Amino acid sequence: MRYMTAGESHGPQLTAIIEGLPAGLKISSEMIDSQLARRQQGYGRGGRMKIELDSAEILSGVRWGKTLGSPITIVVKNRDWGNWLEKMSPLAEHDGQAEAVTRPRPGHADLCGAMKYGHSDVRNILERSSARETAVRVAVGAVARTFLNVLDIRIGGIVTEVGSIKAEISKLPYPKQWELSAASELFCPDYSSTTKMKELIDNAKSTGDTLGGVVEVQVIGLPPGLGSCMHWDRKLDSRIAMSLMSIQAIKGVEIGLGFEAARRPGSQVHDEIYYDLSAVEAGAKTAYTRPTNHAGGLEGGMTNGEPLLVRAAMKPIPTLYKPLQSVDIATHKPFEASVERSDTCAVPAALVVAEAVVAIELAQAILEKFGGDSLEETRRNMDSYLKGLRDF
Ligand code: EPS
Repeated sequence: MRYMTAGESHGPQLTAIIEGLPAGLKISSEMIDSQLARRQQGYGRGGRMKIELDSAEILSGVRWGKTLGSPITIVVKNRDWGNWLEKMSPLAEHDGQAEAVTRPRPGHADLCGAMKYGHSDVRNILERSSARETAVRVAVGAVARTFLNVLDIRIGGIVTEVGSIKAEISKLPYPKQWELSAASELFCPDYSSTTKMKELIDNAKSTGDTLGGVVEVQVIGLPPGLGSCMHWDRKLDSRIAMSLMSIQAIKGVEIGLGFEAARRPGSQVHDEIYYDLSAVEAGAKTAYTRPTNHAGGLEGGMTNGEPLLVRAAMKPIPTLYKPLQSVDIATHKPFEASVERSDTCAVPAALVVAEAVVAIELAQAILEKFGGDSLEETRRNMDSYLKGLRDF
């Protein structure tokens, strides 16, 4: 399975084409819309989210509610487009109808993109590099998530940090954590931290600043053996890290203990192995059990049957009300950047995007291991592998 996205932030629409999903998977735009709506929530978003009420249109690859096995086209329209018809027009006759943006924002793709592509108008860079693109990636992720769901793989996540506020990490079962985080304006299951995070965001907003944070994606029900230890580009941890790092503003990724593993001796890092046949009787995919999950469900580039736990760190959004020093690329004179509209914090949205890209990687890993042109074939192949594992 592979996919591609296209579209500019203030263009008419975002488009994704997904290729390689088996036939027979039930897909609906409503189910995609519920994920798009999650991405638009979260305390700290700016005025744009009031304009954009995202919804997905499925234009190919699905007939009567089920995938055909052919490429799936999904479109998310930009409602803001009405304000940008000439300014973002593809027609040569509209050339010059918008003032060129010549003031690059520190921390954004603006300056290096303009240098690389030879643009004197930074808009030609910022439109595509904008995190608006994540809307359609969440749509692709919603399809991948549906595929995983029918194979009894569940994906969710929580916000663990906003700025300097760190939530108490809960020991509750993951679905309970997802339920609690859905009721928090910051998708954080620790409500006293949610309150402190909101205060911090209010303070940042009033001083024209922005805030980043950390999100954790959690996946349960994965079979052991997805990914590979044999080749660098087939290792699932490397692919998940790449996908997370591809999200706009993500600057760090941790798997399981992550950087903390480097600070501990091996005896406090590696998850001991036990064998317990009753676990299989209780529904586990293998009788090999672990009392701890410091590895975050991945060993040697492969899933080990434990929950997958990955974290991504988001830097603060570079578009600030508070002026930052920069240089005008037309005059080469310094200026202090100021903006009209921006988000103060988009960490909850980043969680939804992170879940989406992890779902996409896992769907790809499932299809690599089990193949299948129809959903039934994929399921049969997976069941046969799991049957073998129970006796291993
Ligand atoms: C973004 C800047 C803002 C965000 C946008 C991403 O848009 P604008 O400059 O039009 O106000 O609202 O995010 C979205 C539109 C979205 O759907 O997430 C940026 O520069 O990355």
